[in-house]
Amino acid sequence: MLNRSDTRRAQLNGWPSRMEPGPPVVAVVVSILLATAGCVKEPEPPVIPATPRAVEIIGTPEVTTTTDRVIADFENMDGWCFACYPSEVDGYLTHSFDDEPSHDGDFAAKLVYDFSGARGVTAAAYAMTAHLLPLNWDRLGLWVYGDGSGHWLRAEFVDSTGEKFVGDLAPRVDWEDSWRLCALYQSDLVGLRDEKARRHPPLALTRIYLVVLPTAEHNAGEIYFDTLTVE
Ligand SMILES: [Ca+2]
Repeated sequence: MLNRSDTRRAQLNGWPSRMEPGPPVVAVVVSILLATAGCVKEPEPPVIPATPRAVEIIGTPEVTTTTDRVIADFENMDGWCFACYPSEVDGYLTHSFDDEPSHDGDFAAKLVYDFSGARGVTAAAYAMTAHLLPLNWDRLGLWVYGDGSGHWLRAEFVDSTGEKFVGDLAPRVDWEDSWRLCALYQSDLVGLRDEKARRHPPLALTRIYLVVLPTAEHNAGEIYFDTLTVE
């Protein structure tokens, strides 16, 4: 079991949307209700747990011609926090320390999970955020330091109408003690409520998360991730 007294455990409150400077184009308000989330492909949907919490992102997205743009470098974990499903799952989110891996800069995000208390059911460990993305991106990339668990790594987004979408960063985290660039394409995202739902940009990234399915091994482990980019 994890040491809950670990002083490194993330104590992140508040949900700022960090916007980079740029010419205002369209002012939007994206309201995200994190209370309910069905899931198309996960047999027992890892709905967001316990405390329903409305999050409002207010910002002005950019139209850019960027080729490769860093959205988060995880040099600090402001605007990120941990959640899990079901409540028997343990874990925390922090940044890497000392000799722990980072891909760029001094730190990476560290997602620590323990699924062992939730055997036989779908379980998930979430890195939660509320990060408004630029209007015109095709691919989202994330460097991931795998633990060989075989768990499913996904990302969730919400559009300007509140519709939620998910995509796969990796169907199985089957690499261990090394970095791998995981990516998903906006065109491959599917709606949570309706698989064919149309996207209404801009999108906000709301979660990066690990899922274990009922028949898979419900172990404990940790992954690191770094340098979230869109292009
Ligand atoms: Ca970093």
